[in-house]
Amino acid sequence: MKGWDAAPVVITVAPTGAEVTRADNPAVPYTPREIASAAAEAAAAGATVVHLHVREPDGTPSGRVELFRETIELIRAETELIAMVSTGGAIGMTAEQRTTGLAAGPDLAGIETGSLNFGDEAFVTTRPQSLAIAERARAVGIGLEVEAFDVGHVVEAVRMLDAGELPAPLRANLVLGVRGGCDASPDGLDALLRPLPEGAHWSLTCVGAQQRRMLAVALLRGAGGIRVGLEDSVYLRRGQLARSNAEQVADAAALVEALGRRVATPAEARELLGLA
Ligand code: KMH
Ligand code: ZN
Repeated sequence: MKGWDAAPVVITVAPTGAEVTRADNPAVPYTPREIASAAAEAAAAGATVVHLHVREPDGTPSGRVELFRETIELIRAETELIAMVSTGGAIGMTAEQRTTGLAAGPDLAGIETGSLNFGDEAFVTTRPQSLAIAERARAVGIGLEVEAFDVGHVVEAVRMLDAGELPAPLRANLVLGVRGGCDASPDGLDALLRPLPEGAHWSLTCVGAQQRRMLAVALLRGAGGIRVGLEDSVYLRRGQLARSNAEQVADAAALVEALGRRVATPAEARELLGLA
């Protein structure tokens, strides 16, 4: 039997997201060139997956496929990163705007399997929308990673898996600390882990003050991956802005090693995520 801590850890970088701006941290990348450079620096620091949103030049969250294409092209030319597009987009985007990244030829796409309050707003993904994304990804051979912000999202993902609506094996990124979603605590993590089937590849994202401690808890619970990046936090430590995405990735990689685990290489990440 392989030990619970035997597998190397896949580090995902989420360099830009849709909510944070340069007013929050001047290092937030906006253009394809800036996002690709941030991704390349993050790859050198240990990241093997890049979770992508795109922005207009002024920082407005965008669904323009040309921006996804250019960003992925630059990243592929410069790194071995696994390119994942968000289909969560930004609050208020239409289903069409959220899914343009699927046409840009990524390796992976995120998929939401439910809705939640997101701070003061509602982040809505209906079941027909999830099914449409899964079907489009299947048709063009793009892998999926479920972005689960609460227990019901994991339960629904497992139902979809059992019904053949999501491809096996399941990949799930568990997100703690969004206001409206699961709390950032060890019990919160256990609640999201409970419905996951044997063989699922899971990673942890945590937003807010508990980020680093919860990443450590997840690594000690055998997480297959962890995610950091300016999308999730603009800080390196409380009150200390991160200088770059790469600085956060280097810090996450040091945490992995400090806890006696090892950071996955690009080839290992592909194998662990079933993309080899
Ligand atoms: N921007 C959030 C509303 C995802 O990428 O899948 C959704 C989000 C999740 O960022
Ligand atoms: Zn995202």
